[in-house]
Parts: sequence; C-alpha cells; structure tokens
Amino acid sequence: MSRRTRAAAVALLFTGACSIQHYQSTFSDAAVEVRQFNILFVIFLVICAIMYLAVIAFLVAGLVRRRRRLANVMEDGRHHESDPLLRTALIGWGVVVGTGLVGLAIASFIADRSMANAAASEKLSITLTANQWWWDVRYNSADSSKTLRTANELHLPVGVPVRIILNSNDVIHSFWVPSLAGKQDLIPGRQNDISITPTKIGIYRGQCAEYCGAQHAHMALVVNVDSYADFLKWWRHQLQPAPPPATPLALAGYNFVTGRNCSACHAIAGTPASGTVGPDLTHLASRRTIAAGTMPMGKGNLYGWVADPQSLKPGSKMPTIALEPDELHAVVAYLETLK
Ligand code: HEC
Ligand SMILES: [Cu+2]
Repeated sequence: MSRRTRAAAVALLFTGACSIQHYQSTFSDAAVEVRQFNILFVIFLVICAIMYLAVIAFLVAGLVRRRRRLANVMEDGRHHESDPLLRTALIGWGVVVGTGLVGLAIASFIADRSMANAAASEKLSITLTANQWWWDVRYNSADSSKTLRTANELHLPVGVPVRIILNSNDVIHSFWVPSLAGKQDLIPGRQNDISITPTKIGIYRGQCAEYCGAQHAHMALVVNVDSYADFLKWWRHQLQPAPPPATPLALAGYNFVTGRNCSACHAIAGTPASGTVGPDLTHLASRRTIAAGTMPMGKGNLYGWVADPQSLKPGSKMPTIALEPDELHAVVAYLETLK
C-alpha cells in the first residue's frame, strides 16, 4: 500500500467512525455531561502541554548554559555562586505552575457545578440494578401504575435531565455509556447515582466497566435517545401488559413459560409469571439484543438462547433447560409475540 492510499484509508476510517454517531465514544457530544467532560479534557490537555513544553525548554536551556559555564570555569578558574537570571526564572516558573494549577482547579469546579445543576433539575428517575451479567431497569414514578420494569435497554427523551439510581445485587459493576457521561460504580448495599441530559437522538452502547466475573464482557446496555414523542410512545407501550397468545402454538408456549420453571425467574406482566431472578420479559421482542448485548434480537438467536444459554454465555445465571423440539418451537413462538 502506498503512503497516499494508506492516508486515504485512515481518513476513511475516521469519517466512517464519526458517521456512526459516536455509538460508543468518549469524544461524542451527545449529552451535556460528556460535553462538559470534553471541554475539561481540552483545558487540561492544553495547560499540561504548555507546562510540559516549558519544562523541556528549560531543560534544554539548562544543559546549554551549563556547558557554556563549564567552559568558562575551565578558562578563568572562577565559580559564579548565585545567578540572578536563574532566580528570576525560578520565581517566574513558580508563578506559572501556581496559576496553571489554580486554573485547572477552577475549571474542574465549574464543570462539577454545572453537572450538579443539570442533575438538580432532574425530570425522570430510573433505577438501574446490576446483576451478573445483565441490567435490571425500573422507571420510577410516584404513581405505581406508571412504574415499569424492563432490562438491558434504556430509552431516554432528548433534552430531559434524567437521574439514574445505581444499585447492585451481587458484586461491584460500573455504569459506563461513554457517549453520554462518565463512569459510576454500582455497589451492593450502597446507592449511587449519575445524571444524564442527552442532547442528540441516537443509539449508544454502554458497557459494564468494572470486572465482575466470567461474562463481564457480555454485560452491555443499549441506550436509545428518542424524541419526546417517540419516548412517550415507547413508555406507554411498555406500561401495557403482554398481549394474550393468539395462535395455538403461542398458547402452548405461554403454558410452558408460565407453568414451568421459566416463571420462577422471569416476570411477564399480565401473566402469572412473576420471577425477579432474571430479566423482565414482558416486551422482550421490542429490545434490540438478547442477554445484555450478547447477540442481536431475532428468531434464530431466541432459539439458540432458550435451547442452550450455557453454550452461548457460559456461566450465565440462566440454566440450560432440556426442552423437547415442539416445546422449543412453542416457547419461541410465544416469546416472539412479546413485542
Ligand atoms: C434460574 C433462573 C432462570 C430460569 C429457570 C430461566 N431463566 Fe431465562 N434468564 C435468567 C437470567 C439470570 C437471564 C439473564 C442472563 C444473562 O444475560 O446473563 C435470563 C435471560 C433470559 C432471556 C433473555 C432476556 C433478555 O433481556 O435479553 C430470555 C429470552 C429467557 N431468559 C427466557 C427463558 C425461558 C423461556 C425460560 C424457561 C424455558 C427461562 N428463561 C428460564 C434466569 C432464568
Ligand atoms: Cu462487569
């Protein structure tokens, strides 16, 4: 590859990376918080770069001067004790370092305050509970008929400040959606929170950012930033219970899922299934992924997951349950109706 084509390929890679809307990138500007972090980052980078260059310049100047001085000492045998120029330079340097540090402290303080201000005007409250290796999601509301439970996926209305309350059921995890905000740990027995004010409609990927066991890498979170109208549509739809099975095959699946061990771990609103050990399945088929981003949602992957979760996500807390082929068909046919 010639140098020119290589440069073109790199340029293409960059524009390509930008055109997917900062799907998972700390350099995005899709939320107030991430923009503030980026401004802070640039301020730190510039001030530290200036300091660094100054240190190197002083080092070089010092080496040159010392050489010259040594030559002088060799010539006339005298040794100059104090050097007024050096003293001035040191005082000057002290002032520069002091000002730089104070500047950085002020910049951090301003960024921190403006994030706290955004958090204070919170309009939407979500409780996110981490589990090995999936995310339990609850949309809170004073009115209990308007609270909803889902999993592994958030929908946020653009421009609305949201507070996400973070808990963990087992070990320490970390919430991290690089395109929207910084990281925050989810700690068992302790409540943390993080605020996000998304400013750009899009789909962003989050990833657990604290090693939490075998399937840590398969603990992703999809964040959909929607227009307000789309968000309301989604939210109203999610508040609905699951539709009753419409075909004999789906009915057989319904009977299996609600009558057998699936319902001990999974809840499906509007049915007797009310387990809380695993993700809520009420609107499973409306999600983009299966098992916290392990694979895309689809019929084939649903078959694979229900037939043998342990080979697709080894160690996962969902056991492989032996199903007869007709039971498997029925279960998948039913799960597909959970839109
Ligand atoms: C012992 C508890 C348990 C039982 C029994 C169980 N599951 Fe699960 N299930 C889980 C857990 C935990 C997860 C999350 C796994 C992960 O992502 O690591 C899960 C994930 C799933 C998912 C993916 C959900 C999502 O949000 O992506 C589906 C679908 C599912 N189970 C269906 C079933 C069906 C159908 C049955 C019965 C045949 C069943 N499960 C039995 C615990 C259970
Ligand atoms: Cu993790």
